[in-house]
Amino acid sequence: MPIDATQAYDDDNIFARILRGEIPSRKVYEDEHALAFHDINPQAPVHILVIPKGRYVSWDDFSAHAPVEEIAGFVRAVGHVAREQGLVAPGYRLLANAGSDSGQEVPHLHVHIFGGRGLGPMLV
Ligand code: D5M
Repeated sequence: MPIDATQAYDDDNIFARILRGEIPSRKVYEDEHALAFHDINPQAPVHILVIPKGRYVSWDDFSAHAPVEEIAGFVRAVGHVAREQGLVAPGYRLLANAGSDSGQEVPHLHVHIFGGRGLGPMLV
């Protein structure tokens, strides 16, 4: 079920549990602001999720409420992961679903990094 982006943060969501180390993930990067790991259901040869360490339901929640240091740290981390994966020259796509119409499933902000092949035109 897609989430309601206005809902309160749920500490039992799957990405909160990954952050606490309660369930495993295929980690590719971690720093004080962000954790990055392979998507369990990859849609491209490279499909990585980057999540902030803070408790933010969605992009809307994060952009409105996170301290600027956390926002800057998170943005830096997304770029770092893309570079580390060798995606800068071939190119890549970032995507963040936010709320019900987008189909966001996990109620902890996550940015998808897609790459490793020609991704075609954006459909929406
Ligand atoms: O994307 C949610 C994404 O989260 C979707 O691509 C699957 C992925 N997912 C779900 N559970 C896991 C675990 N346990 N590890 C890694 N990836 C996972 P959305 O934008 O919310 O539709």
